[in-house]
Amino acid sequence: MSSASSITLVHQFTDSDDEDDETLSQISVVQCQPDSERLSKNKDHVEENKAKRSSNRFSRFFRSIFSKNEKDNARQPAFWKRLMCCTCLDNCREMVSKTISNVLKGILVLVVVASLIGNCVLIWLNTRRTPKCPARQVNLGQPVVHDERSAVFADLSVEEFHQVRDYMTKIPGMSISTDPLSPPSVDYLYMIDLSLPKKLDVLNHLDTNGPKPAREATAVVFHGMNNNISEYVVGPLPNPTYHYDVTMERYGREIPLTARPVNAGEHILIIKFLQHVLKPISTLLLDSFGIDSSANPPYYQNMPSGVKSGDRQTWFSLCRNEEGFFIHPVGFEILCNHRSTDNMSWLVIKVLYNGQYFDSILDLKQQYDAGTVPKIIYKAVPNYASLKPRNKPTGVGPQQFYTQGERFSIKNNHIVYLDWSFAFGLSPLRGMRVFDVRFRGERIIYELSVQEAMSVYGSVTPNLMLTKYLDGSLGIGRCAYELVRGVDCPYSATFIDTFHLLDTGVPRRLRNSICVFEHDMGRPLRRHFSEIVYNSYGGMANSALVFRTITAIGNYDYMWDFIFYQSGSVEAKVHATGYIASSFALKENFPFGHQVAENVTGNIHTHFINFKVDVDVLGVENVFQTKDMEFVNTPRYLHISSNKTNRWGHQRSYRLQVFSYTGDHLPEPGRGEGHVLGQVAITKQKDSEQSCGSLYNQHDIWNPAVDFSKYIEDNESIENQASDLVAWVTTGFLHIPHAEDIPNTVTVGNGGGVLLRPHNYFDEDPSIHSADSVYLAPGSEDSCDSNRMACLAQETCSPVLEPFTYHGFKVEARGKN
Ligand SMILES: [Cu+2]
Repeated sequence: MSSASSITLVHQFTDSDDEDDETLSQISVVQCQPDSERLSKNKDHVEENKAKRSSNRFSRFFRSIFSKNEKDNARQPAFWKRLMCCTCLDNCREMVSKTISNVLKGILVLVVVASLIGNCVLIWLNTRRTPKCPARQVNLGQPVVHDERSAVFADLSVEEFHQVRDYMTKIPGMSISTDPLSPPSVDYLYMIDLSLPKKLDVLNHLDTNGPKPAREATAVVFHGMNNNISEYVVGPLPNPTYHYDVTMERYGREIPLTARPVNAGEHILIIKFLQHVLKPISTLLLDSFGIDSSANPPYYQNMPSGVKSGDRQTWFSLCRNEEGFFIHPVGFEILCNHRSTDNMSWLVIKVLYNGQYFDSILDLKQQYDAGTVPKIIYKAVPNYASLKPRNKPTGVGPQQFYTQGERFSIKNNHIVYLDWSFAFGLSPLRGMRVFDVRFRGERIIYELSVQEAMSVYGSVTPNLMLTKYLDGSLGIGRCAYELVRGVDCPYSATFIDTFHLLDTGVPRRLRNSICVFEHDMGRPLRRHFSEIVYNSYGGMANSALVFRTITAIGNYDYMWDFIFYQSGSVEAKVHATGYIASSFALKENFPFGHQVAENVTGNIHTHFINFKVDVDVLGVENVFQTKDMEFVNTPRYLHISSNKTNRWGHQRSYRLQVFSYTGDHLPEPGRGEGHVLGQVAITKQKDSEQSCGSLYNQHDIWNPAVDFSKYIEDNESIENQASDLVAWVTTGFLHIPHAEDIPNTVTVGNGGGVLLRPHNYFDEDPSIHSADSVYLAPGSEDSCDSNRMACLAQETCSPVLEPFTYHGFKVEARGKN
């Protein structure tokens, strides 16, 4: 056999697709075997060459590491050549094993080196990374002192709700239901709320270390059996032993059952009633509006329910069952009498279809079927009311965070912020309120609270024509649903839970319903640059504390802010957003509003908001004063003044400055005009005049349980006579809806408020003492001594953000039913 055949044979076992390997195989066989042994070992060659092919693959792999091209093969290290020249398989395997071991060692060394380098880079990066900001560290520059006595203003706790609820349901001789779905015919525990203690008792406790006033609650019971409503004071908490009926004491008369708000149980019955009476016209509703009457279509209802005291008959306006149904009205309204506590006695009084009235559903059906009524033909349109984003998010707007920790502290229901301190609460009916508001330890305000939000509508359609919403009767505070971090409040705000028991049977938790944050208001509180004669700059950022809640009452959302400024001012602000109330776009409706969407009229209405401001300037002995230019009928400077003077001999006072777009009020003759100036009415403080509204005003607006006009009718002398004074402020705006109210009204331009600002209260602007003050002079531009901004770049930290969570769609009840 010639060596050539051998070469050919071996060639069969080489990788035909790898020239280089072929060469290696041929060389190794030719060079490593004597000719005499070749033929007898042909079969062995096959096995050997399999192993060699395998080893050649290793060598190819190694070469790929150490050689980049074929030419490099010529310069291979000696041990590679030895590998190729080995004549013994064992030797080859040993060589391969050693080689693998060496290479693995090499790789290990490389990994260790890379790891060391990586760690060094990370350490270097970490030393340069911005430290995390102290998110929850309170940094007031002084010890924080909370006043435990603020507990007298605290809302009822979950335990206290249960104590009162248990007490009420066990009163001998009374059978009170706590089930929110109770029918109107039973005695139902509608609400439990804190009974605020008398002001003098509280002041005695706060100012002279007098005893803590008894902690009491008010329980409201709808007596379906007796056709009236009673309010009971229950106390003392935590272990109630007494209750007494305070209805006469508070309202001077019995409250009729018809004055109650429509509760959950009555709503369920109304839905069933409508479902029943609408059945005969299900085809009409489907053909005209695309409404499936068996699927409980949403509706509006007018308030008050009727036109005179004792009425309980309501126009229900159907809407299409879509997101944002408030702006999906259809041309169908139905007037129902639901006065009886027996829902089987309820009646349909009137029906409106396409602007035409009918005496009954049957009447409408007959005329519709006969073709004597102009028909509305339903046409589906895309849901313009949806709030789903029309575009994908592309980024996040600027965020504020605390670079040196929060500068406010919250403990229980008490907040301390720089020079300010106050207690807070959330009334389920009235809404947000603060008490015992102090600046540098001096009380300025005893109570600042939301009282009422009233909307009066104009329309040719009966529902909105008769609508005068009094949200305080529906419950402003109980609609303080969860705030959304980063939208409703700044992302880094502090959130507080509240609880209520109002038509819920058991306490309901409103998670994150209040938020507190300090915020740069976006323009300096003050500043001056001096160029003439003396060069200097003095300024101060307007960083203020905001205490906020947002209440979604049906279609509208009101944003409530109490803002505490470093200049000693407090501001109460409200902004409206959400869906407008609307009606079907009949041409007769255009004098009452613009068309804002397909078949939709946005009806004209007011937003009247009432705040109560119980100002105590250096005690309760205050006088009401006004200032303006001569010949001005309504003075613009309204003051609550003390009888003490500042350094310059002027009465220390606080001024009420109202921001309102409601228009001027026309005082009614004989109704205490002297106490009503512009949007402010001043009365003497009385514990019996706790609020300007009541739970029962909405549905008995003609004979209101609380008649605010009587607060000012008494014509008590308040001018230049020291008394404990309360200011009742009305603010808000007239709303003529326009196309841009679709889908939602925006907060910009839709609000009002009242500012309480010091007026000769201090000897100078107190903010000059703020540590936030900045001062620059020639030569000291870079100094941090009077300018913290100069150091900020070196002190920057990155924010510690809490994860985003939202639980607002869960109803969180506490306790058993
Ligand atoms: Cu509005």
